[in-house]
Amino acid sequence: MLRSAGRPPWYTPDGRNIPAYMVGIAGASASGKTSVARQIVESLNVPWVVIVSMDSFYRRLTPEESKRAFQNNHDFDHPSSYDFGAAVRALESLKHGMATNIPQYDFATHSQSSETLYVYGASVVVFEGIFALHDQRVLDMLDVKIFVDTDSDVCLARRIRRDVAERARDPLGVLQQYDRFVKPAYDGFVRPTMNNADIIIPRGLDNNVAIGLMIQHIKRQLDEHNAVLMRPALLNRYATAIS
Ligand code: UZR
Ligand code: MG
Repeated sequence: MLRSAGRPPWYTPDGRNIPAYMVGIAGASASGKTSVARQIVESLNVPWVVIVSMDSFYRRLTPEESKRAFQNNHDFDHPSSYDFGAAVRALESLKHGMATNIPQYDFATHSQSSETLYVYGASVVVFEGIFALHDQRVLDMLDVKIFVDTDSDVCLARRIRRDVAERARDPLGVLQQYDRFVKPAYDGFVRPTMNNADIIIPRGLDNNVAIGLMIQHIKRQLDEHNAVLMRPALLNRYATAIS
């Protein structure tokens, strides 16, 4: 999650809200979604961009579920593990330039940490996660929908390395979880959402050409979005209205 620099909510002089531009990125676990999201943010080089991860919307576990999670025996890859309602509320607030507290997930404890991230007035929101293209209410808010399609052997190798290094796991536990939950959920729930995508990126972050084209597309769309919404005449009138 990147910190938004924050900007005041922008309204047209007649009180209409200027919505944020919303990008969704889905794909298999460890396919490179987070890296593609960061790459977009870096290349766009515009202020007030925020990355929101689906990790922030894992449901709170019951004590029984939490015990199973520590034994690598809880299904985090099923849609029911997420609170889509909370995700929709947070994205709606961000879309409309309102302040939002985004929960921060701690993979070591399998729970949302006590600290949240206060985000205020992002102009571009990148929403990433295995189910970023799953819920119709989210799909309706997105301006561009991306699916990162990386081979599953590459994802698994990356996942073992990442989870051992960054998420306090042991390799055998990761493999067990992969066979039991990650792979079936990918085939059953995640891969079908590829049909909802506007752009599919084969080979993830290694695919410079596809990422370059996608960023060009987003830049062009953003320019159009901004040209319509932030016409100088509009901003001058706004400046007069608040002075
Ligand atoms: P990405 N996950 C955990 O391993 N532990 C948790 O406490 C919460 C989530 C895993 C989850 C999923 N599943 O595959 C992955 N398992 O995080 C999604 N098993 O994260 O998209 O960054 O790979
Ligand atoms: Mg990730």
